[in-house]
This record gives sequence, C-alpha cells and structure tokens, in this order.
Amino acid sequence: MSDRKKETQGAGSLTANTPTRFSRRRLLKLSGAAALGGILGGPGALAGGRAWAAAPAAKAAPEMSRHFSACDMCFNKCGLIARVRDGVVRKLDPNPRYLKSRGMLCARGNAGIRQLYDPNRLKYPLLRKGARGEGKWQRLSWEQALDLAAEKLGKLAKEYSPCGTVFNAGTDTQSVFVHRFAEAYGSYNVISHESNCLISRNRAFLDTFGVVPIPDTLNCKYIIMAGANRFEALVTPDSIDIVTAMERGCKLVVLDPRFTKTAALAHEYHAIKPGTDMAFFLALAQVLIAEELYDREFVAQRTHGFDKLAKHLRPYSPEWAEKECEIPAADIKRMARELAAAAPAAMVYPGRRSSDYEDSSQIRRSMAIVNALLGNWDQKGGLTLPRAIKTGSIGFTAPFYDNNPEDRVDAGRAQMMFPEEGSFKHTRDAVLEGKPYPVKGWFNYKTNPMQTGANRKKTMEMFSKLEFSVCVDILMSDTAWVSDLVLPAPTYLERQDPVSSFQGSSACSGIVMRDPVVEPMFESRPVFWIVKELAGRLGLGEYFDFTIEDYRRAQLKDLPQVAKALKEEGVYNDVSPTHGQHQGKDFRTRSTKVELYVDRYLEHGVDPMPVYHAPKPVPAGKYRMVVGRNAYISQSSSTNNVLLCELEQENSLWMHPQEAAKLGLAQGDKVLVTSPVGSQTIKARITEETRPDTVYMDSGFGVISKALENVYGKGACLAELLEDRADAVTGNMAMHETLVSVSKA
Ligand SMILES: Nc1nc2c(c(=O)[nH]1)N[C@H]1C(S)=C(S)[C@@H](COP(=O)(O)OP(=O)(O)OC[C@H]3O[C@@H](n4cnc5c(=O)[nH]c(N)nc54)[C@H](O)[C@@H]3O)O[C@H]1N2
Ligand SMILES: Nc1nc2c(c(=O)[nH]1)N[C@H]1C(S)=C(S)[C@@H](COP(=O)(O)OP(=O)(O)OC[C@H]3O[C@@H](n4cnc5c(=O)[nH]c(N)nc54)[C@H](O)[C@@H]3O)O[C@H]1N2
Ligand code: SF4
Ligand SMILES: [Mo]
Repeated sequence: MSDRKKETQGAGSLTANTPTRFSRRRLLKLSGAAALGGILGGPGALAGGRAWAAAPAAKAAPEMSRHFSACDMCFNKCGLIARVRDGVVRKLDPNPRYLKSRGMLCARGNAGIRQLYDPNRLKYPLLRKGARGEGKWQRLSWEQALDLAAEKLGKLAKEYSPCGTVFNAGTDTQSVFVHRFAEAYGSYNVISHESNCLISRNRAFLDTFGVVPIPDTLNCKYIIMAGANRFEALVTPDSIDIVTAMERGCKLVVLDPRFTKTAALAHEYHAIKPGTDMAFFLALAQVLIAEELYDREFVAQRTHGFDKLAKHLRPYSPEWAEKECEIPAADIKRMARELAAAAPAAMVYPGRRSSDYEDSSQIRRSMAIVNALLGNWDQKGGLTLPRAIKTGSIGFTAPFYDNNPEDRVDAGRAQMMFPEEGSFKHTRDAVLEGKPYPVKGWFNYKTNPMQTGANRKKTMEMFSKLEFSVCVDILMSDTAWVSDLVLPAPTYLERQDPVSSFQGSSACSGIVMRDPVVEPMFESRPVFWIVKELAGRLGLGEYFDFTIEDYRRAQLKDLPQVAKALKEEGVYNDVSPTHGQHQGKDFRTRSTKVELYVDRYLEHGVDPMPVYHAPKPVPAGKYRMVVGRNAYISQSSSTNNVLLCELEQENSLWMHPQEAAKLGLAQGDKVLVTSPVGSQTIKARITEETRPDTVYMDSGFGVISKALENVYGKGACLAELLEDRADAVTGNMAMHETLVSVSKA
C-alpha cells in the first residue's frame, strides 16, 4: 500500500476538521491512537503522549538534545544517538563511536522511533475477563495488579512448589532481574528464546573448542556460509565486515535452499537440498584429509581424535555427498582446495540460528570440525576467542526450598540439554503432560512464544492449562493476548538499563548503556520495578534491596575508564587485539584440545563424531517449510510497526514456478497451506528464489491479537504450521522438519 493510501485510511478515524497543517506522520500517530481507544482505553490514556501530540504546533523550533542509547529492535544493541526536542524523539542516528555496529543503524533501528510511538502500546495493567483469547480486559491499577500477581505466585508456590512456575525471559539487559527473581522465588524452570534460536550451534562449537568462538570475518579471505543469511539476518559487525572483507578480496560461498540477498551478493551460490549440510561438510573434511590440505601442525598439537576422524570420514566422499546435497563433487573438491589455500584466514561461518533440524547439533559439529582442520583458531581471519569485559554485580545467595522437586521439569528430555537454558519445546510438553510434576504458573517477559515457538496450537493449549500467567510486554503480543495478566513495559528509549558487556568480534568487545531518552509513556514500568515490587510483597525484598543505579555502580566499580567513556561517548570499546589471545593455553575441553572426537558424548548416548542421516524424503506434492528472515522484520516483533510495514504489508508463500504451474497458480493467488499441525491461507509468491521442493514465508504475521491493529488480519502465521520437533542433543526447536501441502484456496 502506498503512503498516500495509508494516510487516507488512517485519517478515516479522525474527524473531518483535522487541521490540514498537521504532518502526515502526526496524522498517523493521532489516528492510530484514537482508533485504539476503543480496545484498550480512551485517548485520555495517552497521557505520556501529550507532549508529542502538541509538538508540531510549536513556532520556533528549539535545539534538539542528544542522548546516547543502544538499539533494542533486535539483540545486536547497535549504538545510537537519539535526537529529542520538546520531549519527543525526532530522529535516531547511529553512534559513530560504537565499533561493533560500525556507525550503522539498520531499517529496523531507524524505525525504533515508531515502536516508541506505536499507538497500540500497552498503557496500563490489564486483567483478562471472559474467555482466553476473546480480548476482553479489565483495567487495573498497578497496586491491584501487583497484589494479584503476588497472591497468585504465593499460592502457586505453596500448592505446587516454586518450580510450579516457569519464567520465560527474552533477550534483554533486564532479563537478569527476572532470573534473579526466579532464583529468589525458588524456580529453576527458567527458559528463554534461546532454545528456539541457537543452542544447538552453541553446543556444537562449545564441545569442539571449549568456547563458542567469534568469527573474524573482517580479515577473512574465504567464507563458506551455510544455514545463515548475514545480509538480511543482521548480526553486527559481521554483516558489515563481510562486505568490507569482500571488497578486499574475500570470497563468499553461500549454501541455502533459497536465493537470499546474501546469496545474491555471494561469489558462489549453491541451492543445497535442505537438511543435507552435514553430507557437504563431511565430504569437505574428507577431501582436506585425503589431499593433506589440513593444517598438520595444528591438528597434531592442538586437536584430539584425528585418527578416528580420518577413519570415520572414509565413506563420506564428495561423490557420495553430491547425491545427498546436490552440490557437484567437483565443486566440493574445489572448495576444499580453495579453503585450504586461504587458510588460516578461511572459515566455515558458524552462523547463529540453528533451530532447524533434529540433528542440528551434529550438523554444526561437522562445520566446527572443518574449521578445526583448517587450523584457523585464534588466527587473523579465523575463529577467535570470545572476549568480554567482566563487569561486577550485586551478589546474593538464593534461598533453599525443600518442597521443590529434584530437577527442571524438562530434565532428561534431550541428551545434553543446557541445564541453565532448558528447552521451550520440552518445557511446554512437560507442562501439557503434567509430568514429572505439575506446572501451573508462567511469567513471560519480552518474548512471544505464541509466534516464535513452533506449533502455536500447543502453546495455546498450554496457556489454557495454566492457573495463572503474566506477560510483560510493550504491545499486546499474541502471547499477552492469551495471558491472564498483562503488564505494560517501557521501550528501550524510555528505560534505564544495567550496562551490557558485549562479546569480542572482528571489531572489539565493549560495553553499552541505556538511559531514558524520553520519560516512560503511559503507566509503563520496567520489569526490574515489577519484580522488585513482587519480591517485596512475597517477603523476598532483601534480594532487590537496590536500584538500577546501584546495580550499575556495582557493575562498573572496578572500571572507572568505562564509566567515563559511557558518559562521554555512550559506549566503551575494548580495542585490544582480537587474535593471538589463546597461544599456549589449553582448550576448556576434557582433553584440553580441540575435540574432533568428543569422548564425553559417549556417556550421553551421543555420537562422538557426526554420523550422517539423510533427511526424510519430500514426496511429490509436498514441500519442506524453512524459516528465515528479511532485513526489515525482527522475528515476530516488528510487524505492527508502520514504518516497517511500508516495506512489507503481509507475508506470502515463496513457491517455485514449476510447482505453481502444477497447481495452476498465478502470482498473488491465495493458497491453503496445510501441515500435520495446522493450516493457513496466504498469497503465493511465485519465484525461482526457492528450490522446487522448498517453501518459505516470513514470520510475524497471521497474529491473533486484535490489539495489534496494523498487522491484524494480514498474512499467515508460520508458528501455526510448524511441527514442534527438537534437536535430539539439546532440545533446540527443529523448525525445518515440517512438510506441508499446498492447494489453491
Ligand atoms: N533483519 C533481521 N536480522 C536479524 C534477526 C531478525 O529477525 N531480522 N534476528 C536475529 C537473530 S535472533 C538471529 S538468531 C539471527 C539469525 O540469523 P541466521 O543464523 O543467519 O538465520 P536465518 O536468517 O534464519 O537464516 C537461515 C537461512 O538458512 C536457510 N536454510 C534453510 N534450510 C537450510 C538448510 O538445510 N541448509 C542450508 N545451508 N540453509 C538452509 C534459510 O533459507 C535461511 O536463509 O539473525 C539476527 N538478525
Ligand atoms: N516463526 C518463527 N519462529 C522463530 C523464529 C523465526 O524467525 N520465525 N526465530 C527464532 C529465533 S532465532 C529467536 S531468537 C526467537 C525469538 O523469539 P522471541 O523472543 O519471541 O522474539 P520476538 O518475536 O522478537 O518477540 C519479542 C517480544 O518482546 C516484545 N518486546 C519488544 N521490546 C520490548 C521491550 O522493550 N520490553 C518488553 N517487555 N517487551 C518487548 C515484543 O513486543 C514481542 O512480543 O524466535 C525463534 N522462533
Ligand atoms: S541490527 Fe538493526 S535492529 Fe538490530 S540492534 Fe542494530 S540497528 Fe537495531
Ligand atoms: Mo535468534
């Protein structure tokens, strides 16, 4: 839809005498606010918004003030400078001093302003009335809301033990306080978005190298990227550094069943058959060994299990792999030689999201093993040691509750789960089964499992089995929509946060900080305040006997230079060398070496070296659904943002022309997509940018929350279609295991 059309549509909900000198942007804000009044309260609730509503009428524009902050439109925390006038954020600019983001603020980062002023922002505490998902809410005062939540949490702890409540906190600098609250309250059922994201990648690299390494993409000369899309799924500084490296002669090879923007910019692209990456990497490793192209000195001195690996790889020839992954054997051999020629400034990029297959940990292990053979460890252009500045904190000793069960509710459901992380999928199953013990409470902060946990029906069912759920969000997300109590939080531009230490990268490691750029709007309150208030009511006040200011002081106690830089430049960059940091030191693995063979896995029933199992075949008339990103959507959480919606109004189903022709489809036709767990109707996007056996759609659409007025009614929900399979080793959600059928709607 064009800007103009939107303007007209938005204006429809205003009266005819709307002053014409209003800017278009102001008109959108006001129209949205008025329309929302019907659902979440009258425009009077926009108390905090008064300043911005009145601002455009001001005559002489006063100077803008500058405020440092860090973007929170995704986890990257790119440095920004907010320009504020009359208490209104007018513009967000990148902070040029922030080396991690290299002076960049992406489309989503720029649109952060519109997240702050989204008329659909939650304004005050709401209690569900009527049936779950019906959308009937009663406004509560904070006092009422907190009293209610404390009473329910207290009762749940008595009846079901503290572990009877799950705490689910998404990526955020204040999530640490949710974890602290969970510990003080006594629940070790703490989960996060990470088991829907990257824990299988972490498992694989951690168990190979003893740490999850940071790729030095900037200095790399040859990158193979598989199962990642760095020019659309932005990770700073990699997304920028790979471009710079390419300008300096680095070769980029992309393997993806979809022709992504990253593929479009790569030197070489292969439309790999989904689920077969391990075949490719095992064959690559075989060639490196057979042709003696690997780093013999590094392998001899620093790795464990080489002989076993060499033997294990014998059946995995390039000719065999070609039949599996559909990449020609000659190309696999050539790539092995090219990689080795560029080594150690050569890598298989570790990627990030690995919530794709049931053997994702082992797929990523095969990628880690190729890196080890290249000897690129701790070298310029290779995999480097993660470094982060250690900050202080305010310590505490968690109380002991003897009515608690032995272990997490999801324990034992995966071979080697991270005990501090658990698994969303397995936790949800355990809650549904009531086994090994009942879980009846759910505290949700800044994560939206109704959209980002595969199999939405199951998530919905789980919520309906709970006795009490609370959701802290900035918007009425789908998860808030099915919760019992919804609490409004401030956005990052209104928040004071603890400082955040970010890991080393090609650029540097460093520290960022957020202070409110503008006053919190409406009755929004940070989660720190919420859990502190709850703790006070539950007799746990001693665990929150401080302010964020105190906490930050404790964090920076021994880092005066950091405190000074944060004040003056909004960021502290640690520019110490990124490589050569690990020479002569042991690896933090059992063998103290890089583990090509992981003995420890045997104790857990896990293959010590990756064994290839072909993905299940895709029969004619079925398609494998894969997940991915574009540059203007953050998972599920930015599709209500009007600025970003200008770039994409609704999602569509990518389908190859050959298959579309079989179904008699024309561009834009509505199709019914059916999986074993759900069905959705969506427009077809007929394109050669996907393999004939693979379909794709963007995430964040097909919402059930009617309070997300801009996106409600648009597109289809991916989570409704995806089956909830899991990586066997970690319990990471496996979201590329679903086969769907498609028919004309
Ligand atoms: N714009 C934007 N940037 C983001 C995010 C965002 O939501 N939007 N999210 C951030 C987060 S949380 C993360 S974890 C990262 C994720 O960043 P990435 O780890 O790069 O993950 P995806 O974007 O999901 O890319 C996975 C790619 O793998 C492809 N693929 C599917 N199946 C296979 C297969 O079997 N083999 C191979 N080789 N490829 C396959 C998909 O088509 C997709 O393009 O991005 C971060 N950056
Ligand atoms: N369908 C699908 N599922 C996926 C993925 C996908 O691409 N598609 N990606 C996977 C990956 S890699 C990841 S990391 C996970 C991410 O999964 P989630 O953690 O669920 O990420 P988001 O979808 O970004 O949801 C963030 C929620 O926090 C809210 N929010 C945003 N800012 C604030 C704030 O400042 N305060 C508060 N209190 N709330 C805020 C948003 O409104 C939204 O409801 O999803 C995984 N699952
Ligand atoms: S990559 Fe974009 S959305 Fe993510 S933190 Fe950086 S500017 Fe913000
Ligand atoms: Mo992620």
